Amino acid sequence: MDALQRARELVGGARSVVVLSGAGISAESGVPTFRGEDGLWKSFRPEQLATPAAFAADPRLVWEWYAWRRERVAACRPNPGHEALARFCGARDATLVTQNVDGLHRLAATDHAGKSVAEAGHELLELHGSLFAVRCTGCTFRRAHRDPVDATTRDALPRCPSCGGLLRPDVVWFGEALDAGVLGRAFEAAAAADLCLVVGTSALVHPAASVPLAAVRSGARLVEVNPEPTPLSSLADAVLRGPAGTLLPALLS
Ligand code: BJW
Ligand code: ZN
Repeated sequence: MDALQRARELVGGARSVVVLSGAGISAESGVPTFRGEDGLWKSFRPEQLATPAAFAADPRLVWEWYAWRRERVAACRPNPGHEALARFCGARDATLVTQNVDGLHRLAATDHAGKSVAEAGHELLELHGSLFAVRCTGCTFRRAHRDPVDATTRDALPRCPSCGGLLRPDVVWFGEALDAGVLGRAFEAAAAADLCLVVGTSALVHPAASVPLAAVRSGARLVEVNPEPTPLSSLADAVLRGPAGTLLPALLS
């Protein structure tokens, strides 16, 4: 039996599914990954851009990088991999946990059902926040924010309407805690799942990468979709080596 057939059987026999996705699922939409050959970390140093210390030291530089990424991602559309997952999760007892901040899973679910993710009965947990939201560095203010950001000078950076503090991207940087409620729901879904599908992640960043480990510890089968091996590959019951945009429609149809 080939790996696709084996994986299709595991999906077909599953009662409750937890999915963990990463940057690879959006690669075919034109969103750069982090650690690949053309990944963001090949040209930018994470400690200079994706940490609270980096923002404190040079908020203009950090905003310039995020403004560039927001513009690039805003032009991207969900691909057949996002769409297959949206259809699958809308029809099944499935929780979609993503590390991605690009909003493409949300867009695919909305496009698919013509209504909001929650109305579509689809639980989507964005572990690392959103490129298109901001929060205040001085108070609890946060909101969606899609307008272009002027990062040419520090004075032009967006400010909090409530306290005047600097606004920052509402994403989770290295060394920062993930939202406890969102992370708790991801681990609950992992504990309840009898199948875990991991797509397009190097599975190096924790606690996100611990979600499939928790599912396996609770007895779930594991299916991985990734062109490259990861630390999870040796635990998988089926490994599909190739692009998510082709393999997910074949797996989930
Ligand atoms: C395809 C494909 C195609 C290509 N189809 N596939 C335990 C052990 C070790 C370290 C730690 C640990 N616990 C915590 C840590 C520290 C740290 C960490 O994990 N470090 C490791 C790197 C060593 N974690 C943290 O700091 C986290 N916080 C934390 O633990 O807080 C503790 C705390 C508690 C209480 C108080 C205070 C603190 C936070 C981590 C935040 C990560 N943030 C980022 C940036 C988000 C914002 C932004 O985008 O700017 O999140 S880093 C970056 O990595 C981003 C991603 O979500 C994340 C994961 O990357 P991902 O998605 O896996 O992408 P890639 O590029 O790595 O992989 C792409 C994959 O796709 C590859 O495998 C390709 O082969 C594949 N692919 N094309 C399918 N077409
Ligand atoms: Zn504020």
